[in-house]
Amino acid sequence: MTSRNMLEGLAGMLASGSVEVVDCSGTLGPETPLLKLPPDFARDTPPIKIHRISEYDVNGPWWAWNWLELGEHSGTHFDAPHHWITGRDHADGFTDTLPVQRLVAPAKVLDFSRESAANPDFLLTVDHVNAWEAAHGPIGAGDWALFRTDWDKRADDESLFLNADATGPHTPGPTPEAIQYLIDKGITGWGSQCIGTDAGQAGGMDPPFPAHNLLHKHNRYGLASLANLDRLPPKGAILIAAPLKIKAGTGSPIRALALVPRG
Ligand code: 23J
Ligand code: MN
Repeated sequence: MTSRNMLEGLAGMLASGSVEVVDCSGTLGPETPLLKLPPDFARDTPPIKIHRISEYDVNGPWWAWNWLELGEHSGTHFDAPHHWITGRDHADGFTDTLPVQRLVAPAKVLDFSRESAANPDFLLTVDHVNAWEAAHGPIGAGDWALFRTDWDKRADDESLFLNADATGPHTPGPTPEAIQYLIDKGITGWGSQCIGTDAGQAGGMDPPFPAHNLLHKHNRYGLASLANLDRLPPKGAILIAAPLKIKAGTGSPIRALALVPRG
């Protein structure tokens, strides 16, 4: 089958619904949960604001439009390699220089929602990834590895989503070894349903924030605050996750879309 025939077939399946487009983004607005860094780092990402320019009024009688005030790393978003110091030397590691061919890729969904509900500090290990591969086949070069925790079900309540106490945030994430294992498999990137790609307690790991440190060192991408991974199969979906082409940007909110086979 030629690629032209394949795409014609895909267009028909999209039209009929036998390929469903699942929205893997949360809503971006003033209520969207935002990362809170520990107080030794003085500067947090600012509150999201949506400012009205006009809505069929004196400022624009026939049109409605807004302007936005928000950090790159807000809501469902993309981490580009330049976001972390270990990725600083990748010339193609900015939102406007990265190769878009890599952004449309098979989604492998690792469902650890049960474990994460039982233990918000759940850490995904190499053994967990190996168990997933024994059940579903190998995670391969070019895949998006998506960590399903169903954390998106908390996203309408920032305190539930961040789940912080005096000892910091308590949210699931990967061990350094699990991230390195996936990088060695050649993944395009790693996606989490929590506020960032790392576990809440990852600041105390070696290296600190291993998902950020290792992914970006190796020119791979991160996805954070993904939604609706419970509507994806373990494998067989294709994820499209593309940042805005911000000049020398380190990340961007995304509309993450999964193509999912039905029936
Ligand atoms: C800045 C500093 C630490 C972290 C982050 C940003 C993120 O999680 C992010 O949005 O990339 S952990
Ligand atoms: Mn980020």
